[in-house]
Amino acid sequence: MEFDLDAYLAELRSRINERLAELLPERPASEDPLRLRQAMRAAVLNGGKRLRPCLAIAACQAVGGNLADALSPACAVELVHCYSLVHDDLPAMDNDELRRGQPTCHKRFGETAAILAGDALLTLAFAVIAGEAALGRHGNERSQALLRASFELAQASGVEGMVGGQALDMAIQDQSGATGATEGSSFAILEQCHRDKTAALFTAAATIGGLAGGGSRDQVDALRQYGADLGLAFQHADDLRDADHPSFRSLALGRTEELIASAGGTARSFGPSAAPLVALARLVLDRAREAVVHEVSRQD
Ligand code: GRG
Repeated sequence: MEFDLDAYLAELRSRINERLAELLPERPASEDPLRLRQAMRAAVLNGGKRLRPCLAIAACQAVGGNLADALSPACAVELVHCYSLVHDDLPAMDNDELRRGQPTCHKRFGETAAILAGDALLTLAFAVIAGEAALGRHGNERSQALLRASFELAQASGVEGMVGGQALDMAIQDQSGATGATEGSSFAILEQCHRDKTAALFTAAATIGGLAGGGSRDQVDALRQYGADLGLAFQHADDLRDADHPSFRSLALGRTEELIASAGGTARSFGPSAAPLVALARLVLDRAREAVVHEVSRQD
């Protein structure tokens, strides 16, 4: 029987949303200067797909761990993702008015609160993931794995990962705006940007899940590769769906197929415990193909 990915993701999302809500408790207005806590809650509890934490949990299960082992580290990854969206929407960056179909954090709470909410979500992520390692309720081996997971998250989020990718993206946009040379940025540069800005966090999610589940070094390395392939394919699929970078469409679809073949092969090497990872890879490929088919049928 085929694996029911929708049901699996729905169950995980509900557990992730519960944990995220616990991490962001409501406070009375009198204890919430600038409505900072409200802004943090709104930036997270606003209906994201929760792909990154689902990936972390699926990776944990692939190595024989259970949901509880990965839930907090997975939520830490989602907190970093949500912070990045808040800052990405700011006037100094993409200057967006809507996020997840609702007014962006700065539109609703003001720019100062949005900047601080992003800062506080980022630091909360590390309090959650490193806190579990440091508070000593677990054995040494798990504490060590969570410490390593904190390092993975820091690397993926910072200048060697997402923030660096955002800087490259902004620099490319400035350059093409100034010269009109949009197509001058080659596919290779675009992929570098996608790797850092998007795939790094997917890579961290899969790696962190493997670590939280007690995976061996080889297993964690394989999950890292799976996350990198899936993350880059996800961004190509997202571009195809948004009709971004039109001159690279056929290259992007070809790369997505290649990356998903690699991710699927890696996932299958784990056996039945990795059925969700196999299905996730398939979902990303289907989304990319669907975008291309729709475009062709619109032109007909
Ligand atoms: C501001 C430091 C800093 C980084 C910003 C994540 C990011 C980097 C920018 C957001 C804009 C963008 C197109 C990013 C690419 C990654 C991406 C497709 C994000 C949206 O992810 P989904 O589809 O969103 O998983 P939800 O809302 O479901 O969580």
